[in-house]
Amino acid sequence: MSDRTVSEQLIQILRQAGVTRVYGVVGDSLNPVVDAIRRTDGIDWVHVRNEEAGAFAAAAEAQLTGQVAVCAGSCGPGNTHLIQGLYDAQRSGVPVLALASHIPTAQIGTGFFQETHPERLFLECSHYCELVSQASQMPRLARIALQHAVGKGGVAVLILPGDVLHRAAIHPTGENGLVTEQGTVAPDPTQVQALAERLNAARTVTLFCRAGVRGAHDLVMALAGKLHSPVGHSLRGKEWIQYNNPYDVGMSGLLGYGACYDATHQADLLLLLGTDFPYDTFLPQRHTVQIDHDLSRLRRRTPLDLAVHGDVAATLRAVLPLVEQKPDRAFLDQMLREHARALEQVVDAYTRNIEAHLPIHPEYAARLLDEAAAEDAIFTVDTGMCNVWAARYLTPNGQRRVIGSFLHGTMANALPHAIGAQCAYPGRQVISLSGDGGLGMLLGELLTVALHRLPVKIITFNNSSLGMVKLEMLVDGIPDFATDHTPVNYATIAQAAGLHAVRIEHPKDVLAGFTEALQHPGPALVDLVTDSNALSIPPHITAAGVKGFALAAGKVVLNGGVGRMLEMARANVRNIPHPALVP
Ligand SMILES: Cc1ncc(C[n+]2csc(CCOP(=O)(O)OP(=O)(O)O)c2C)c(N)n1
Repeated sequence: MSDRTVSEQLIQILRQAGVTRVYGVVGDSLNPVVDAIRRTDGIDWVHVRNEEAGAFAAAAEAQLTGQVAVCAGSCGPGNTHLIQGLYDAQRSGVPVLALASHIPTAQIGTGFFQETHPERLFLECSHYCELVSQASQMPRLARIALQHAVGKGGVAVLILPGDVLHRAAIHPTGENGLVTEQGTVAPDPTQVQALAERLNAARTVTLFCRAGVRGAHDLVMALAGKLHSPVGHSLRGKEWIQYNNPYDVGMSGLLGYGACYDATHQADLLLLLGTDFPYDTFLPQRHTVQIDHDLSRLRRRTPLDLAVHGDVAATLRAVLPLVEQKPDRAFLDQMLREHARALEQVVDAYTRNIEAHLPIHPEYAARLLDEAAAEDAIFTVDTGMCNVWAARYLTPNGQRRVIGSFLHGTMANALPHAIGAQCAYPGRQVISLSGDGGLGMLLGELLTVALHRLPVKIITFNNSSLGMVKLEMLVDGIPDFATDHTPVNYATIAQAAGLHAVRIEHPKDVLAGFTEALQHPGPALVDLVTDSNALSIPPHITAAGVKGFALAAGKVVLNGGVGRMLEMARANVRNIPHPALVP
């Protein structure tokens, strides 16, 4: 196709950037874009039911592949629907380009039908948001927008009035592709030297990891081996660091478990690796060193003894030769044993009488799901109690991926994230852990899954309740109100939408139901009727201790089981090379 119009030019630029699909809903001003996609090989239009889902799908695709992904919305309401998913992408720092079509240029500022001001609308959820008001701005602005999404890690928005999209292209499209190879931030040698001195001087060091350790697993293990360091993580670090980790002491934060909190607080020195962990009350606020490739994150959450600006892998590679092998591993062994003990204590949470417990205990189901899922499954996780089940029960192994709205924290992310994940990886098992509240919020996306025959597996933890909020209210000491819904049979709805569906009401049917759904070749939904009162709350949690899920304050964590984490902890204790200490 020759690039005769601005919209054709835009689509060619997307192709050059490696984009193979655009998620969205067609409409008026956007029609020239959709028409150009229809006539271009190698790029597809993925019709979703709500632009919000299109933005979530793009966010998931970008998060999983690391490549820029694209969504689109028509002028006015099509734009405003995009917002939630774009916030999610922006907060997660993943490259998404939004094509926000706009009212005719001659009408801007007149209060025209469907008029909004996209430059203002998307301001807070984008790194780049520019109006293409003339054909001569293309293809340059398309390239700049893509480069911003990739370069800054987040959202770029092109505002595209329908009349401009229709206009004849003025400049040649050219062949320049996107620059995607990111350089690494090499730390300054004096900082590396200072880091080595701190690490060598401290008697005990704990490492705390988040998503910035991606790709640095072996280096973190090598450092932990030299320092005899316990290694803790946050939810976003879990998938990158918890597997094959003989130093694992679990997770910190409200959903945390094990000895992570104590290991981070009792060490002489805490080394933060690639983490912008927002819950500062879970950090000791002293004796801390931070390594991050993003200068703006240093000291944001805690005072520091030393800040090192550098990519985690590059910094560890540079510092490792300067780090002396510590002789004493007593602190590590103490923390590994404490970790295993802590997990032994909570493991009872769902094991008592569980085969007969009605409604089904969600923790029991989560553990079975972890066992039934593929070794390279991609899990997408709804905000709400599903976050807890993912944190406690999904066992990372270096191949599996677990994504969620872990920073923006919006509901209803899991199903549309799964749509993007499955489009990007058609051959992999994609499992959406959905709350019934989350599923209900973007229920129409069942139709998207059915339309495109995406073999997504939707496991709905159907507790007829906004369970996480119910818990918050309980913690706050106020009666729960407006949290419970009338029971809904989501299996029937899914069937009507064209999905294979299984409803599970009894614990004895859970494993067979999961297996049936996971083996089904097409889209499938499991409607799992679960207990809304699943978690036991430690008695010392009060309104003052926790104010809402996102405002966790202090050393309080939710009680509950921990699934296969216990087996990992037991194995790590067994492997302590001091026969006298093995329990
Ligand atoms: C869009 C949006 N609205 C409201 C909230 C507040 N909120 C957080 S979790 C939650 C309940 C989620 O309920 P459900 O999906 O049924 O999952 P459950 O916690 O019951 O497992 C609510 C209302 C939010 N995070 N996002």
